[in-house]
Amino acid sequence: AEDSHVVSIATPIRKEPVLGFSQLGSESEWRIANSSSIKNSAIESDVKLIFQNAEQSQEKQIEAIREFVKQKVDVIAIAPVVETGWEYILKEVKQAGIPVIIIDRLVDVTDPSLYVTHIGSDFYEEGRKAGKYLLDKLPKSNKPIGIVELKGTEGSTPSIARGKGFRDVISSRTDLQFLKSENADFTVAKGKEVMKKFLKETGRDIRVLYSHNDDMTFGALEAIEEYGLVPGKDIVVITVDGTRKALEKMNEGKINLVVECNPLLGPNLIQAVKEVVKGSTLPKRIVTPENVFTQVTAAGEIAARSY
Ligand code: GYE
Repeated sequence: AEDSHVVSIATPIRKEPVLGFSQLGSESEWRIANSSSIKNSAIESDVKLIFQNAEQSQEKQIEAIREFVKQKVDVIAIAPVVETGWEYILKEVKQAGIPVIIIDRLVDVTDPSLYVTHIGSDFYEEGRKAGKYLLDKLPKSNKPIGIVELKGTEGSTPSIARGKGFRDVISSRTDLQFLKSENADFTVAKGKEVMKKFLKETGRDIRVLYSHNDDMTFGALEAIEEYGLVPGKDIVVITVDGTRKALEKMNEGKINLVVECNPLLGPNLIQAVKEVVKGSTLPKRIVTPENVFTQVTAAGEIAARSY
């Protein structure tokens, strides 16, 4: 062509930053919303995302992280399935000079320089909100009020902290007594199975269900109804997350309180990745603002819910 002899003066090619993200699984509606928020935010930006789903296995997460190091990604983000056992792999990543962002759940490490920032909810506060509601909802009685608890994944931050926050608030009320408390892995199937067992073992003594996420709650609602009790009336139902389906169940009167936990962390994560690549300093903790919903406020929220 006519211009073929013209050598253009190259403008420096800016490489798009590559983010390797190890997602812990796809156990719940919250997680699905979390994954799509991150994928969509990456698509809308110039960050190239490599997404790996570890299906609840810490080993798989560690494998994925090692692979990201080999691929020389610019930033690694991890939503860790449990809190412990990360020190070693995070040291490897640090040695490779790749910055790490922890998202959603937390890692328990003694050296805080192993990650740049933690983006996610205040799970302890969520537990406290659940407890405060219960104190108001059921006035002090001279007969024991039986509580059952469906905990999430054993050793995971939301399960540990939601349990602790709740206990710290209700502990002053000696009439509020735990009948049963078990892990049900944040899934519908496990929630139903464990609630069924609770009902079989303690039946009509159960006055309160505190469930660490909506999916376990959905399973538990089925178990309660099949047992012949009315959720929301015979049993006060408190759940965490605030998916559309939970708000709908609340609108039907089957759930009494939803403590919101926001899964839409994509925009925050992508922003943080850009900052890290630029070399800016980030706060060690980025907390997502959250709400609670009661039966009075549920209806208004349903339409606005994207997940
Ligand atoms: O509440 C639950 C999910 O880590 C905050 O994990 C997340 C929790 C969420 O399975 O639904």
